[in-house]
Amino acid sequence: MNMSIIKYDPLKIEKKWQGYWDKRKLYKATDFSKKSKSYILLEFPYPSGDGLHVGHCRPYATLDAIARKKRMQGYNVLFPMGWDAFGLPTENYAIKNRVHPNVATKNNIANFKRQMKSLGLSFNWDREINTTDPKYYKWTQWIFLQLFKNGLAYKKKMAINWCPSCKIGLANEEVVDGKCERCGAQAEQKEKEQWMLAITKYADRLIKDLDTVNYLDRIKTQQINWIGKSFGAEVDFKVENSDKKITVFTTRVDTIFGVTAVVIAPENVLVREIVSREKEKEVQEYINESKKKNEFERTQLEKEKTGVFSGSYAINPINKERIPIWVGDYVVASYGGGAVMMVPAHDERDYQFAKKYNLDIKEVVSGGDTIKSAFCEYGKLTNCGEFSGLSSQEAIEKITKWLEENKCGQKKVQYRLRDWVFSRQHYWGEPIPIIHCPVCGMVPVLEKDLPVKLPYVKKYQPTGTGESPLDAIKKWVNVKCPTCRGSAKRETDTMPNWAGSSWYFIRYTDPKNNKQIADPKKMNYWLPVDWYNGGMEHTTLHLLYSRFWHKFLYDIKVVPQPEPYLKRTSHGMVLAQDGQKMSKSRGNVINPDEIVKQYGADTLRVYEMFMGPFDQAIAWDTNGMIGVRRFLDRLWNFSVNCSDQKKSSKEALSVLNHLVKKVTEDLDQMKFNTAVAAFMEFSNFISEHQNDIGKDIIEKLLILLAPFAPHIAEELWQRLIGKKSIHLQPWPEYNEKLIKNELVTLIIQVNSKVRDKIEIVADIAEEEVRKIVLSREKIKQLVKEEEIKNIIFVKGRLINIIV
Ligand code: ANZ
Ligand code: ZN
Repeated sequence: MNMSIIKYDPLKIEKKWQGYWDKRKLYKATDFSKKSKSYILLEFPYPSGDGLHVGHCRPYATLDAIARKKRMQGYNVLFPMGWDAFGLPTENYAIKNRVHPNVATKNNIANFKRQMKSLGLSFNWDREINTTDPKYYKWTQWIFLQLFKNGLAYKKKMAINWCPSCKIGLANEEVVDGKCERCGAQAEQKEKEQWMLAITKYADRLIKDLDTVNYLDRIKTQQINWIGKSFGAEVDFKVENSDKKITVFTTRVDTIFGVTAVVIAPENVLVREIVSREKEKEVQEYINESKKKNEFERTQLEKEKTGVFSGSYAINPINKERIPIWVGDYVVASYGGGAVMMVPAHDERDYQFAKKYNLDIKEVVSGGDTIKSAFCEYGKLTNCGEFSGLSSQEAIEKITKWLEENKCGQKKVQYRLRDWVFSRQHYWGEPIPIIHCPVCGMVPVLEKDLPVKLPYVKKYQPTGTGESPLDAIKKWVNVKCPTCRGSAKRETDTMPNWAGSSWYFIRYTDPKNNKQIADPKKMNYWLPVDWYNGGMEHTTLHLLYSRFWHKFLYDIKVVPQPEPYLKRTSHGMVLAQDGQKMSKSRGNVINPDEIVKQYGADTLRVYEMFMGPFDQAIAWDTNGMIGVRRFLDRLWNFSVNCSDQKKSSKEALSVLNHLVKKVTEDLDQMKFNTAVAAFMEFSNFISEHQNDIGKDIIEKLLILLAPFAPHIAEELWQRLIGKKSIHLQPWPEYNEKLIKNELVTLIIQVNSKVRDKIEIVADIAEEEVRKIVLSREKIKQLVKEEEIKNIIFVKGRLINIIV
């Protein structure tokens, strides 16, 4: 049979090998294996009705290559996958298409799984989890109960962001530029009792412990800024003719002599207590108006600041000055004390406010011109009584001390981070396992009664009143109180879609455990996650939430370490060919199914790695992908034609040695694109040196390629070698010594013109090369040493002497 007529046909081989690997459980992660463990984690997807798109495939293909290489290097690799399936999109889809969310979820998962399998990803499917499975959410509810019992889950009436279109409350993070993240409607404010999780209690540790993990710098920075630790002081302003006081938070207590008003947020409960009778109506109208705006609109520097005088006055504790109290919605109710001391001379927003309402502007820090704008920098204090002449830094310290001594203020650390609004008035989420008893109050469901299962119902549309659809299911809602056995009612709010993903990586260590969230021995073996890759958009939400839960679970001695992930990286997006974001509405989405059918999964995988630097957004390019397919075709052809007899040349072995080093190092550093480029270069080398290439080189080449293009590598391996699967072969080593002693041809230029060539050891240092080159006769004639202006040296390639 003439081998050369066998063509590369991915459709014929890919399914076959996927079945083969599955059957032999090639990628099984073994609990307690003696090998070193490596836990590699990808964010599990939300199984939407649209299926995967090629953007998903980028982190999948790349981290799959990492996991495969680690296995070949002898690690016991955990590389699991599952489904983050609760949440609004499925509920909305179910309502629109009149299918139950349960059914929609099942179908979507089946489709996602089929697609993932078609890519030949080496997931541990025997550890698959699904956050909507009662056996899973039993433990999500269990964690909630522990939070509740430890005082970290509480109910609070608060103004929440409200989407008038989805008819649900939104967490701050779900409001983007003042709009509902899901449907784009303008978010409003609404008062509602909400379940809250006290993530702020962990704010400091969430910052500090970043020192102990290896996250990309931009990820650390985003988390630190999001938590937003500010150092400052709290100051009490007594309300005149009243026993009330207004507490403000300031980072610039050095400006306290320049305060010309106190401004309080419209939602602050104090407003009602201090407003004068004459001003009541006006203030109420103002409050109603500001309800229509969201926090973003209120606090943006460019937006006009508005307010209304309350009719009352406060006393500045430091100089006993009488200053007006205003109500203004540029002050945020939930930050600091929900009030500010207004210093128009030194704060930009205060300046705008004062200008608009003709309030005094009093300069107390010199260094700028406060007639035209606020001077916001540090400077020297003036008009500040005994504190005049101090620098801002000194004054902050001394004035804070004065306030503390006079019991009207204190040092204060303030965080921007808020507690996490943890309830949703929706059907498709984990029921919150609390029972409301008229006698006993809020009673946790007994742990033996978990899970509190979602009732199977026909109607799961939002009620529109703001209450959960569960509220209407009386059979489910009415229960006996676990404590007094009297009539009581279930909590009808459900958890947000961030709940199940806050601990799923723990469950993979022991996914079927019915007695505990996971066996402590297994957690001890597998945790923490060694490498976690996910989207940048999850940095301040999921990544922070899961770190918080993990720390809590550590505190109650459930998990073995305080940090869940040792390393965190983030991939860039895949944009459409036109450079826009891929979206259904633009019609520019590329479906991986079509690519797999037409070009093969290996082509898609290698292209996703080749398209550009991993952390950058890259536009899809069909031509680039076709180029990758051609490369695989070429590789196929010379491999199937490779003869047993030929002996590899020394040169070819040395080039291969280079490739091993390059691919190994590039994979470790996530430089997938340059690794693929090195393969392509090598394939060019093969074409030009056919007689130098023996079977031993092809064999190594296939092993190197296996993590990138697992199907074609296996097929060729079985044709040529035919022993155990290629994916069970050890990862090739390279010989560092060979690389060091290798000779290269160095080009010698003078003023960028090639003048000479020389064979030298590749690894030689610049100093040495310089000496050797300048002592060569040819060069000596052209260059006088004292005339040299500059020398450009490219290791292993060239030296250019500029005179
Ligand atoms: C007086 C002052 C004078 C301020 C000055 C600044 C400059 P960060 O860094 O974000 O913590 N502030 C305090 N509470 C607020 C609230 N609830 N809503 C809106 N603004 C509030 O900023 C702290 C500063 O933000 C505080 O310091 C306060 O203004 C304002 F020359 O107090 B400052
Ligand atoms: Zn009771």
